[in-house]
Amino acid sequence: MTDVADTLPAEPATLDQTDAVERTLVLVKPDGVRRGLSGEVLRRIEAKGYTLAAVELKQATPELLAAHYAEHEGKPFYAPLVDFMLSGPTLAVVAVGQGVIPGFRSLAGATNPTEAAPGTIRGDLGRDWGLKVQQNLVHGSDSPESAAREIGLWFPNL
Ligand code: DAT
Ligand code: MG
Repeated sequence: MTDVADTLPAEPATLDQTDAVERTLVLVKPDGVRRGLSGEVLRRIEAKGYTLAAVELKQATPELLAAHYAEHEGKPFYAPLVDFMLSGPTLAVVAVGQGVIPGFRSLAGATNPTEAAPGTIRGDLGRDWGLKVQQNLVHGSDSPESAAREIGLWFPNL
């Protein structure tokens, strides 16, 4: 008789090695948290099949935002962007899965919510409010280098 242990895979499917390699930082920005859309964003990430590795509601600080948005310093929307990001708590999320960096950017949609396609988070749930900075509900890392840097900033213990 075959021992049942011999028929089991060496590793459970949930410990798939390829899924462990790509991680992205997602933020539900203060507008999304205020509007009660944190759960909807998490739902879309999970419905797509990505895994949540960390989820934490945080109040950003000027120091954290200066580091996070360093690439935008000097742009006309920089100060309004930092003020907006300080205006309430942000839900910081690390999502995991093959292709999750471009995959979440695709779920988020275009930066300008007016142009973001229906079906995307910004296209379905966001709009232009006529402010100096676009309040577009979510952030997603745009490259493996940005993801590593941003995860280190928002989750220094991860
Ligand atoms: P994304 O968040 O799509 O990566 P980004 O990194 O270029 O976009 O800009 C960061 C945020 O700044 C963006 O989510 C909304 C705001 N923003 C960008 N460009 C803007 C603009 N031209 N006018 C107003 N707000 C802008
Ligand atoms: Mg960006």
